[in-house]
Amino acid sequence: MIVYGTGYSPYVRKVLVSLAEKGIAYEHRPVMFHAPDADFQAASPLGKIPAIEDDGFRLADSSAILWYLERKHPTPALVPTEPKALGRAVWFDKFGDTELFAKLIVPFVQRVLKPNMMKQPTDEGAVAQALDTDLPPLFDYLEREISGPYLVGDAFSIADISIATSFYNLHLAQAKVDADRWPKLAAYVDATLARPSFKAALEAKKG
Ligand SMILES: N[C@@H](CCC(=O)N[C@@H](CS)C(=O)NCC(=O)O)C(=O)O
Repeated sequence: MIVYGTGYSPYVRKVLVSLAEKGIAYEHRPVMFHAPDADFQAASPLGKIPAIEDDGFRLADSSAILWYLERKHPTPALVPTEPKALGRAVWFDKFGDTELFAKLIVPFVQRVLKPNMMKQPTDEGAVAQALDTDLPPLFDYLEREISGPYLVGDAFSIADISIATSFYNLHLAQAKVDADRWPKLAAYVDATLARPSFKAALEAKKG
């Protein structure tokens, strides 16, 4: 299997973590989004990352890829089967990919992407808006939801992958969850990013 997309991307990381959890071998091609690479473009109709090619089968979108991997390699399961657990896992996957990603990525975009890759100045006002105003209600919500090592039931799942993934970009931007204010979330993020599958994905090629 070929995985397209730089290891900086939280969405690419979701796929790499899932592959590591399931012990599936892959080749990683760390392209940027919209890269002028014909094979990548064929796999990603919108030019977004991640995308995969598996024995001639092409697919884009991290959640679509996770579900494909789950059906093709069911063990260990990363999607719960019990109805309520399944509903919550899908919810956390969506919440992680949308609302949480949109705010967690701001410090990374401002402090890492803009100065280093886009040659633009950092807007610390946008960072402060994310850290001081936009993220606290989302962190409050997650703090209420965490009652053990996993967000859903008693096993690691797509919920944990999708919620934890963007926190690594926050760390790359020299920011962290305040453990005094959100102790359960801070511990949960650290423990999840320390899993072997996440550690391997965090070391993935960035470009
Ligand atoms: N829903 C998609 C989102 C993928 C996505 O937006 N990736 C970003 C990089 S982190 C991207 O390719 N952005 C380029 C664009 O939006 O045109 C997924 O889960 O894979």
